[in-house]
Amino acid sequence: MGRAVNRRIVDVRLVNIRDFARGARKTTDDRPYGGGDGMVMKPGPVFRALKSVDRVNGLSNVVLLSPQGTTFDQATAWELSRWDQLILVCGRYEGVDERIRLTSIDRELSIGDYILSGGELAAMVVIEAISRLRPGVLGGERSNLEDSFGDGLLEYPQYTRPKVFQGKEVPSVLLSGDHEKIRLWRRKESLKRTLERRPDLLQKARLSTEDKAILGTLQEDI
Ligand code: 4GX
Repeated sequence: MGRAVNRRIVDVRLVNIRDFARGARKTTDDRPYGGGDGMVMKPGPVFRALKSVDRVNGLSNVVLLSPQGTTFDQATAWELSRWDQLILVCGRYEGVDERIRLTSIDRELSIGDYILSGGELAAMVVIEAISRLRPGVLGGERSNLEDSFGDGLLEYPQYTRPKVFQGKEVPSVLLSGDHEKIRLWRRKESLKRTLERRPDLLQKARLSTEDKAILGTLQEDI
């Protein structure tokens, strides 16, 4: 992220909603109509904070981070990476007044089924996942598509030196120099891991005829 920002590929700006609060107390929250526990973010400060943001090309995608959103995944990251500007709204307390959702939010995203204290860390997760997909961020020769989820499968096991560590040897196929054998071994390990740990991913994965054949042998093994 730091490298991307230094190279002007990504620009992150922080807008503090509290700066748009009014009154001596600068309150951004208030008690919920209808009663109940917790506080709700007042619509005014959030609305004015959003109005203060210069929009690139006059349009932009305003995203609210919340547990009620659709789950952020790699496909969403790719989709959002096409936008030149994203405005990520981070709420605290029980959330924002519903009229902010209705007037100012284009989509609502959750980074997972757990409850944070605020949307800030969720926004940072989204920023990092998207930034690395922008052209030129990786800076290397390797394609982002090679990463986990590029084809919807989990990554194969990785090894580096030394050859033996804590009595455990690097699989001999990786030292064989036989690139076709190595490719097949890695593919099988990817499929095995996905089958064992995340069988749900196999539905959406892009599988070749070869993959399906390997999967068949793996399922026989069980
Ligand atoms: N993935 N939280 C947001 C306050 C809130 C609630 C409702 C707007 C609407 C979370 C997550 C998350 C906690 C951030 C509640 N704001 N955000 N906050 N999981 O748990 O994104």
